[in-house]
Amino acid sequence: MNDARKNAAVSCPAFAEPIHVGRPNIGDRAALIAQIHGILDRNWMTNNGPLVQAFEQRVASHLGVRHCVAMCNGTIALEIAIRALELTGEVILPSWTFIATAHALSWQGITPVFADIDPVTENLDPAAVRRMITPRTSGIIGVHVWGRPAPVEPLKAIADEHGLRLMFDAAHAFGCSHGGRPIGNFGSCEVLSFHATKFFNTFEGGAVVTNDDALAGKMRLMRNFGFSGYDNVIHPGTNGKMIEVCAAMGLVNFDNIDNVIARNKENYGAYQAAFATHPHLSLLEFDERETNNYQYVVLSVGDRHPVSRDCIIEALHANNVLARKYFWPGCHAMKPYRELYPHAGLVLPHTETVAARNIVLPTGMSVDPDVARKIAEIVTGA
Ligand code: T4K
Repeated sequence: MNDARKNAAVSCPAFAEPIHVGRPNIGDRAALIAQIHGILDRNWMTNNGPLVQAFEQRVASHLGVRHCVAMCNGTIALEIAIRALELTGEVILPSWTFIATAHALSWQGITPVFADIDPVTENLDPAAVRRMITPRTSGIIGVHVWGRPAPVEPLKAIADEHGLRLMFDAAHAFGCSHGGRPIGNFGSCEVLSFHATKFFNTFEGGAVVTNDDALAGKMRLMRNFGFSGYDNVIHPGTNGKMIEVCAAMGLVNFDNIDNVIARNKENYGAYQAAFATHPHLSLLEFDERETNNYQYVVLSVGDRHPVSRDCIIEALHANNVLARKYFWPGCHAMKPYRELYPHAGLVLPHTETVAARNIVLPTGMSVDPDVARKIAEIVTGA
């Protein structure tokens, strides 16, 4: 953006208030307040309370999965799933994910081994996963990046062939499907996030969903210090419990979930129309034969676009549109992991390319198609 334009935008931004990528979507306030009164009346705040149990049943039936074990957030849910699966040594995952996926491993003394992605799908490349297997590898964590399914079947074939455990980080993929089957049903288990910025939130929250009865039982123990009844600890554990207020928010937001997805889809359509004929700007697409939550609108800035990705971000920010560069620069390039990847350009070339080209644009209930069109105009006019 040239200086004159930048100064004009800063003194007179296109939007008076900041537009965030993922403002919380909030269902019926009166229903939430009524639920909170119920919590106060019962005087039961946490420890597998009635609302948490109802929320777990609602999630499980929504996904057609046998068990939902609700947790305090998605990161702890990842850690508990990783421990319950007894992963050790090295675990393969994409670098192209939110840092929590890598941290959940290293926090437990497991080395995260980053495999490259397919630059078109932005999901793990199974051939790259194969190349990273060593005698220390115990598992694979696939991530359904942007809600688009990871290569579930090829990853399962690799895991089976090498005797590895396979789980998925489905933090982006609540309400999405693969082959017509809801995400949540793949691998040994899948991990969800209900963070405030996700299209469906419980303030903070997460869950592990699984069809494995024994695994679910183990995770229920682990999230509650390993307690089995009063005074009886039968497993190592931590405090990973979801609280009643969070479950209340989840139950209320369930009744609003179709509205949020419909709005996300409308916003996505408005952005799509705005960039449809552009030679160097394109939106990441969703497979319309599947169910999608459309919670991430990801714009790719082509190599030959005359304005750089970072200059577009600058133009957006100057106009109060707080677009993000998720997940730039990639987990492998963040301080805790950088030294492990001195040759990232060779091992993770597609990750580096994608990290340099993406912009995540605002959506959700606080955006409407007119706002999306105005944001697209800032992008194309930058
Ligand atoms: N795996 C994957 C693949 C994930 O993407 C995530 C989380 C996890 C695991 C871990 O799940 P959790 O432990 O979080 O349940 C955000 C979120 O904090 C994070 O949950 C999410 N992924 C990640 C992709 O994005 P930040 O630090 O970039 O978000 P932040 O705090 O800047 O918020 C984003 C925007 O939303 C801001 O511009 C402001 C606005 N906002 C935020 C909050 C918290 C609001 O308007 N209201 C709010 O209450 O990480």
